Amino acid sequence: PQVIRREDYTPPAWRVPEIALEFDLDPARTVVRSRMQVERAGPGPLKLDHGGQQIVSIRVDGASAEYRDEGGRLILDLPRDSHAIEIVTEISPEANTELMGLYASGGLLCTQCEAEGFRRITPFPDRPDVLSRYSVRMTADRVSFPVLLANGDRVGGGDLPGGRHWAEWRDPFFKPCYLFALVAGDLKANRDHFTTMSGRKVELGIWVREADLPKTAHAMQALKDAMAWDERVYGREYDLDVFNIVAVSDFNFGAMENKGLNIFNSRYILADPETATDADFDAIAAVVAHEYFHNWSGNRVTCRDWFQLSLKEGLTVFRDQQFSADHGSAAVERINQVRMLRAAQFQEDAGPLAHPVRPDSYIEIGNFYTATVYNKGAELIRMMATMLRPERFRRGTDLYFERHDGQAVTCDDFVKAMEDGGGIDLSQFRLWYSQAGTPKVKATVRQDGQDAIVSLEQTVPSTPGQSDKQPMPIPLRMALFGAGTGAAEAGERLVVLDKERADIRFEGVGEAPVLSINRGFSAPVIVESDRDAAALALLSAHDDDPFARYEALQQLMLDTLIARVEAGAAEFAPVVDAVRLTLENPALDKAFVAEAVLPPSEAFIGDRMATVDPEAIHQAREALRAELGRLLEGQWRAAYLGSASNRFELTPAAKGARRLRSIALGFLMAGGAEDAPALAWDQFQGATNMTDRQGALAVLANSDAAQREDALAAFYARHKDDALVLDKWFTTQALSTRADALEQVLKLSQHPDFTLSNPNRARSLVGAFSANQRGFHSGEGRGYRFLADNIVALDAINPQTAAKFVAPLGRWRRFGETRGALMRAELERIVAKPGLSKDVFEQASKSLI
Ligand code: B3K
Ligand code: ZN
Repeated sequence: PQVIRREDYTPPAWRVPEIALEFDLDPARTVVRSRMQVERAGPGPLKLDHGGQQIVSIRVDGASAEYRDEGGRLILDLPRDSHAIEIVTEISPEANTELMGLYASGGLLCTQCEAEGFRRITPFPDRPDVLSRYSVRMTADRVSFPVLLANGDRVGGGDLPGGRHWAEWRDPFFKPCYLFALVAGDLKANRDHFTTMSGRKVELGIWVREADLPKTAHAMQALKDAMAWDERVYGREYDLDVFNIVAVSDFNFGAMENKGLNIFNSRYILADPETATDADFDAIAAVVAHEYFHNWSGNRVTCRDWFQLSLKEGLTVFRDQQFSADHGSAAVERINQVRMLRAAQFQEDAGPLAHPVRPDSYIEIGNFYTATVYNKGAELIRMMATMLRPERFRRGTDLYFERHDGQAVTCDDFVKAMEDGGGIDLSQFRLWYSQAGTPKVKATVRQDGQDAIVSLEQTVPSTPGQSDKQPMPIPLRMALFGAGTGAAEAGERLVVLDKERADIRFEGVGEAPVLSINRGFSAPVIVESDRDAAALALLSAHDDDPFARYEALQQLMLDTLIARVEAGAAEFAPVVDAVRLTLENPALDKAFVAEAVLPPSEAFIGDRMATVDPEAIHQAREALRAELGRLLEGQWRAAYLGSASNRFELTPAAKGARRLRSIALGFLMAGGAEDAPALAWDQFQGATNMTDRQGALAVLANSDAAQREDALAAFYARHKDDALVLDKWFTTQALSTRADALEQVLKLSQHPDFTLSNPNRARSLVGAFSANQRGFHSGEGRGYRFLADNIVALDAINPQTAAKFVAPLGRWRRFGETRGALMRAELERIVAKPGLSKDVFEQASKSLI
């Protein structure tokens, strides 16, 4: 397959300022008529990307036209500088299992165009730097599709003979075709409105099946909060009179920011306490805000080409992270962001699929919607914001939006706006966009008379195609604490390490200092320090930066567990003491305590080891959990009882209490408390909300308790008709820490409710299981074979989602010779499959290198 390179970018030879689309909608056979006004911008023919659908006719200025097909592109040699093109094509939405372009989902017709789906609807220069004004006319059966939506404002509609009707929509803003959308279906709206900062009234609608209307309140509130927040924090006002959201059940990812018509995976819209966990509620608010924020960071200012994807995604993730921090516990938000970054992005950056935040080449762009582009991209924006501080950062973003409104630009244009607006030199910082790999920072501290000297040293690992790395500017927030008292010895400083090595002097430090570094996780790096258990325990008890405090206890647990796995024994006592102090500290809120006392995940422990032994890691971590459970039984009981659920509220305090309750329950179970299974069963039975019910279910599902089977059966019986809740039932079992997880998953894959054709369901079992380190690597390669079989099967219907499942096999180098060979063999089997998509081919073949 062809490799697309960033350096080959050339501007389009033709612009398409106007396009009028007509859809004669029908699930089996939809006729699409496109009328484009094209204008020459440079030398060369008009090139229209073509998704392979049937072409009925192509006319230029009213006459049938000559064209040639060059590898999926229609080439038209046009004599003048401006022409009218009319193309009629036919597509079949119900045969579209890839869920790209126009497709059918649960009786609806909907679209997904980003990145390159628009070409599957009609031939077009399907690239983000061609901006057009759209008008869309749809006709459809009035009974099956009473609601017809598209981007912008509805400008007309009416009945037609034969039981059909029509509607026309116009979007006044120029947009790239990846932001085009339409929806047709039997939908009902939760309607509301928002008055913008300049006093304009915007009609809001969240469109779902009638039965789901009661589950849309939370998303609506999040939308209004996001609109107000973007005005307050970034000065960004919404620009159309209508903002619609539609929820669909079959969707390849989370949601899509189409101009004025966001389309969502229903899991990021629908929620009520009975069916959604607190984490679901939070994710809904974050995704609704994310897609809304794209209206400025993505739609008004878009990407020049897909290599610049992080321009909109990194910035928008950063913005949604700020929004979540402002609407909940900022400390817990940051902990969760870092957990996610380490679980997904650090792993990616350390493996065969590592790539820069701004990639240099791809085979299939769908494979580059990655944790690196999104989450590391957000960390890059955060580092710039940290160095600039809020006021100058805001001047930078203001300049960016003003300078580039209506344009398709590059990551470099963003950095330039930060430099010009914020007054900072970011020349070296640009390396963060071009160099892949997670930097390592070694930090040591020594005393020098009355001063302390912190020595820093950075290394950037080599990654595929990039062996020679330059030092990066790494902004590190740091402080010192007295080793005896835990008192702050030197207030926080922001140090930018921009060379391989640097010594930082802190003057007038009284006692032997303990280093608190990368506070707030100010840079996406791995810090290695020589801090011993006593120093980490001290920080975990005294650091005034909540993230650093969390991090100190994590590091203490990590060091202890790695020593346990490597040397067979290690003292758990310092961890037990630190966890006890955390549990007993009345100044800490429950939400923070709940996260702080959780040992690092098995996968994270593995990431820090030369060779991963999943079973040994599991045993060590379980031993620690059992010890903590046993020795701190009184504290867990107190936490459990003190966090009893009363009225259901979504405040940070109430969510924190629910979280701590289920975590305490898990420790009581791990410690072997006799009544723990009964407590879990009572919590499961008596739960008045999904957070408590699912929390208890997970504890039981991970145990050998007699109530385990009953709980799983009861949960299934109660929720089997709610697809989103049934997904949780599959996931809870796929993530089970029991030795039989693989056997259970193999069985579940034969369950009548399991299907690969719904992406949420596929992810709930296959995707979740591949993240279960113990289970996936058990069974002498049968876990690998299961994953590979499903990748191949799914590739035949939905390559984009199939390709997302490949990465866990690509970690073969890290799991020792025997496992490594078995994993490789599965990758080879995948690559050898005839008719493989380029999506899966790219991921599997790169994973072999
Ligand atoms: N921009 C979309 C993602 C599209 C993914 C295409 N493979 C959602 C988002 O990031 O907001
Ligand atoms: Zn996005």
